[in-house]
Amino acid sequence: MESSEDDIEEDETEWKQHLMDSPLTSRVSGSSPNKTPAPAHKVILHFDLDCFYAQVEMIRNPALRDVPLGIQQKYIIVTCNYVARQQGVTKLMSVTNAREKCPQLVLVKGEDLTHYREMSYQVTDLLLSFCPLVERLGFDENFVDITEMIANRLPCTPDFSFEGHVYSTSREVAEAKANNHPELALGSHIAAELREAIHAKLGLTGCAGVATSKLLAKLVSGTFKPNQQTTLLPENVDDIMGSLSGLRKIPGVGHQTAKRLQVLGLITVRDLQLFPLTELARDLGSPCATRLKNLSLGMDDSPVTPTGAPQSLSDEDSFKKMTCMKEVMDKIQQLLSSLVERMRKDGRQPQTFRLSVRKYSASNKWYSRESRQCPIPNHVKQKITSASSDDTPAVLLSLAMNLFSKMVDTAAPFHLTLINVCFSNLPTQTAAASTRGSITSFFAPSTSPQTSTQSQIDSSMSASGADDRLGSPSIMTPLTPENTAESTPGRDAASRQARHTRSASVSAEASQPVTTSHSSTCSYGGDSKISATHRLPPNVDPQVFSELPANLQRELMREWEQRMPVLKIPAASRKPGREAKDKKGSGTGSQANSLLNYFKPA
Ligand code: DCP
Ligand code: MG
Ligand code: MG
Repeated sequence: MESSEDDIEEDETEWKQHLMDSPLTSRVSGSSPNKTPAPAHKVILHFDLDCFYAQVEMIRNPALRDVPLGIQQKYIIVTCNYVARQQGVTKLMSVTNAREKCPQLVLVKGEDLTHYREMSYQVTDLLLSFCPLVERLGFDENFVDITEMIANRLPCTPDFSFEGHVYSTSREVAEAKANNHPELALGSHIAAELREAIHAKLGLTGCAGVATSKLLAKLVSGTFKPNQQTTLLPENVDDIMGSLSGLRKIPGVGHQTAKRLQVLGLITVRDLQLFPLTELARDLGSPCATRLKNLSLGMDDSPVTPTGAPQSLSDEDSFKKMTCMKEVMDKIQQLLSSLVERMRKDGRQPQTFRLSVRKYSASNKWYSRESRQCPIPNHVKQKITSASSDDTPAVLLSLAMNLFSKMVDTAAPFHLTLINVCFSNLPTQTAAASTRGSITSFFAPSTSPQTSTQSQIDSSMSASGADDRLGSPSIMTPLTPENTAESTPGRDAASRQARHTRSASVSAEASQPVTTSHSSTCSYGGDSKISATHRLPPNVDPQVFSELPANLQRELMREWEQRMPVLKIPAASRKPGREAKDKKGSGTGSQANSLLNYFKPA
């Protein structure tokens, strides 16, 4: 399987889309770009770690610190350390291009996100030990609302200065202005202290932005990189908004939003600032228009919402082309294995299982995910949390394939580019805390750098790193039960109806003993399921098989016929002349590769 550079770039897009999830504000009253922003009543910090995956790898293996290092996912360098960046390697460059730029580039595979995820939560936990208002964004970013910390410290601060850079302001001018902006000045010192703590306890460097809102803190934090910080004063808000090269640079304006704005002739931030709100509202609806307009003017009053425990755990992979059932089941099985392991570590019992696929579509390459979900039957729930149940992924596979067949017509050719498996509807932290306690680390964080948070979320981005707890939908992506883009709190099971329920109880029929040969009388036509009284191959778990939709059962039988002729017909009844073909079939390992292997754990 392959991943194109385009795919990854768009993952980056999704990654950047998650900032704003606030209800509308009503602060826009006109279309003047020169409207003075509200006074600094809040102080928000935004942290973004430097070359995050590369830093984690350099901590794991210090020998990598001084060499140009790239983190590879499929054919893409998802990030690289700053040594490599000095030599021209950039994030999301293809491996081929990166090697051309920097022949000494050392590559480390970054497809297993476990270490990145763990380090990511340690950073959040550490920040939480200073301030309860911490909101994660992706794997390497956090917002912290330090307004209250500042109110407490302000009375005992005799004089003010800025730590680090001040956006578009010289050091001398900034010093002169510090007394006019005591909250932001103090905020810059707190940002420096937190960056220092992250470095001292976890060995990670990063950038910080200090501003009066999440939007502005995020926009300003990357002004000086790496390992630096920048404060944005209210009088420079218009400068920073005007410096953005396009609407997509506004956090919260995703691909779809930008497309709709483009139709209205809006390309630059200034275009949006000047566009009449009433006209915008006619096209996009008033809440969305107001929100967008405010964002373009640098106004955002969305609160820092403590991230809390994940509402869902998911895993996914993207690829260029998946067209056959064998690959689909293989991939789902693989994703389920790692997801079940994470779910066990988390300790909670999910209520809902969701499967998402992305079908290839030339016109809408990245945003055509479709999802189906179903309640998890009780006996499967128990298996998920029971460490001794080795067959859990196989049992879940049947649920997954049921959902799959509702989205993809397996009898016709298909072309998938992504599969996502997700446990959602997780119990609240209280329930979880009583089960295992691991989730409590989100609420009573440890300051110890050794603490590894077990409750992990979404590795949804095999390439991007999105996060179930954080992602807010792009403001304009329509959400329907039939078409969900990613697992996020706002669009999770609670907001959707379960589409169907299947009983997972084992039918008396399905639990009949199986025999080693397949009845040649088995009919694959019609809609009815294949009864387990039809003989199934020895490696097929009849319970799992019985829960598959009829069309999939037929598909499997057909595949089995093609791939396992040795098993299909008892040797005695084989016609002469088939021998060589059969031997070839078994000799090439087709039996080991058969779909039917999925039905019984090895
Ligand atoms: N990431 C990814 N795929 C993407 C974007 C990001 O896998 N399309 C991962 C790799 C990054 C991490 O997320 O290390 C954080 O993303 P950033 O954009 O913050 O990039 P870095 O932290 O690597 O670099 P920087 O120093 O520029 O922040
Ligand atoms: Mg980042
Ligand atoms: Mg970063």
